[in-house]
Amino acid sequence: MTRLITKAALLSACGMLVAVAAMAGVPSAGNSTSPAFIRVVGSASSVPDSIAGKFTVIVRDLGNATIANSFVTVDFSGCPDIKIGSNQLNANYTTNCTNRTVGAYTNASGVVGFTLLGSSWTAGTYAALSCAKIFADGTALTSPTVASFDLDGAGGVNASDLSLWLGDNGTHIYRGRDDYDANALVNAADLSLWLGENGTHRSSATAAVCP
Ligand SMILES: [Ca+2]
Ligand SMILES: [Ca+2]
Repeated sequence: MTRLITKAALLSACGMLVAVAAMAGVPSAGNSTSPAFIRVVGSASSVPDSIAGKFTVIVRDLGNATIANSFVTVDFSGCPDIKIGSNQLNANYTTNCTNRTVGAYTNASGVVGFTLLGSSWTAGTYAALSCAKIFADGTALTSPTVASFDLDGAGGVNASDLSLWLGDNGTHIYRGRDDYDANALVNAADLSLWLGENGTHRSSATAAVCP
């Protein structure tokens, strides 16, 4: 009996190993590292504002091995109040204005970094939490909330954005675009971050955006 159980356990373990082997190279949302909040940013002298905007995705498979050359896509099609830059100022990125996505490949360590140019605008409809999606080779990893310091999509980060932020805050309705510290709340801490960002002038130019 014991022997039978051992044999059954062994067969079962072999089956699992075969299953894991079959899933090697297929991205796993559970094992990958992908942000829950991101910020689209502007640039200064054609240098994207990576200090405010950079985030990293690490793609791993079911066996927790990193996946090189995995194509990671950030999809903004569910964010009506966010526009993405038509020129991301990065030769490694593929921008698809029709689908409202930006993609890039992971390196040999399964890592890809993004600093995405974009802005918000007076859309009439505003996203709350989790409007974007990050995919690796078509597998959904996370659905990040998207913030933007540039709220009117003009003139970089400037005083008119401050006015819009205050207006948003006054509605008492959560809009992800105003949430810079990524805590699912919009409050004075976010205002403080906006003021700090404005002071850096690193997003002093608004990117030309996809229609
Ligand atoms: Ca602005
Ligand atoms: Ca916040």
